[in-house]
Amino acid sequence: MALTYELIKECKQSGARLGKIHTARGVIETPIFMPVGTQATVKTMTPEELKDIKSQIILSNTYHLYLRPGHELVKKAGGLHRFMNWDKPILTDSGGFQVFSLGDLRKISEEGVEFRSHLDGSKHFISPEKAVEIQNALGSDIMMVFDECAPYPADREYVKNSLERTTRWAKRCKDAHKNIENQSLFGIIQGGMYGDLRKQSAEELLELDFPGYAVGGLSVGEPKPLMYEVLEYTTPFMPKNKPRYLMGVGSPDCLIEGVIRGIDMFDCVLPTRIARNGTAMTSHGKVVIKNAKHTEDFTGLDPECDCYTCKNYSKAYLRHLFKANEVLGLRLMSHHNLYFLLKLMEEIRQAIKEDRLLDYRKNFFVKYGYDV
Ligand code: PRF
Ligand code: ZN
Repeated sequence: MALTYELIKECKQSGARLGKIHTARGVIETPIFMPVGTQATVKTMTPEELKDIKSQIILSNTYHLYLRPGHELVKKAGGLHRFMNWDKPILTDSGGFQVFSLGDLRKISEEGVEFRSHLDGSKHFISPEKAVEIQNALGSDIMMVFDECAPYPADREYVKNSLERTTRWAKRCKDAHKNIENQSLFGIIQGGMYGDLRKQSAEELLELDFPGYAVGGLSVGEPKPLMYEVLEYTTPFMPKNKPRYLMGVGSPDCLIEGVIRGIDMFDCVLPTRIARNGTAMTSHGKVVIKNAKHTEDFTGLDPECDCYTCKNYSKAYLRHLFKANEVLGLRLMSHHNLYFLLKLMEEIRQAIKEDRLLDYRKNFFVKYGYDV
């Protein structure tokens, strides 16, 4: 079954969208945050734990799985879902962003990108066709086109050429994608910080009629107000009857601001990455667990959180685990941060339902008191 998007309602106060994405592996309620499982695992979390905290869909990466263990091996295992024991939807990123992030290790041409593995220095080539072949082998529910994400800052000429190449590559991905019944291929809008180029990219990609669209090329070092401005300009060009995905964005403030500007899906390594270096997102702002002030603090991380970590462990204990380099600390902290973001999205959905998302944003920031 091909994926479909059902728009349930728009918040009367903010215009934010409440919806459902229907997939063969179940329904995804949107707006949604997707935990990131780069290497076929959301770091430290078992699939059962991910389900306990109500993850509806996770993201994984073409680039990493292609290099290790190899997409052919994953295919032999019965596909990525079987391989990692996750039966809900999976979205795979195309590898475009990851290979472009390699800096000196890559060479771009019209045909594709030549790069050296960050693991062993071996040479590889990913073209749009190859990115589709890999994602077909992985068997993800949502695949992404192979795109070029322009750096920030970048001049207009560079960004224009790069977005036009992204359109040509998107067309090649579409032509190469044979499994359209079971896997949905999303387009990625580029265009950097230039309003007219975002419009051009959106218009070109809309002609190719993808079942969903992402906004790429944001959160690449630009100031947040600029990201919000570009987003505000871009989403009106996106179809109303298809999912809209903002790639690589996942701080609480950006999630709320993104939803208000019409986004349905987000992913980011932020919650799990900062968890592993000892930072928790809480309803009262961030908690740096190694801080000495928590030494004898026997209260939980977040008094308003009812996750497994907060119900059972104190800050003093978590601090001890981190100081002693115990792996349980990484797990408990990752569990909490993911729970926190998934709960935030649930509250956002409820606020849209009740036409009060702007009020929700105001209260959230008064309490949260900072923006990470
Ligand atoms: N393209 C792809 N993946 C991405 C991005 C992009 O532009 C971003 C930008 N923030 C994150 N992940 N393919
Ligand atoms: Zn918690």
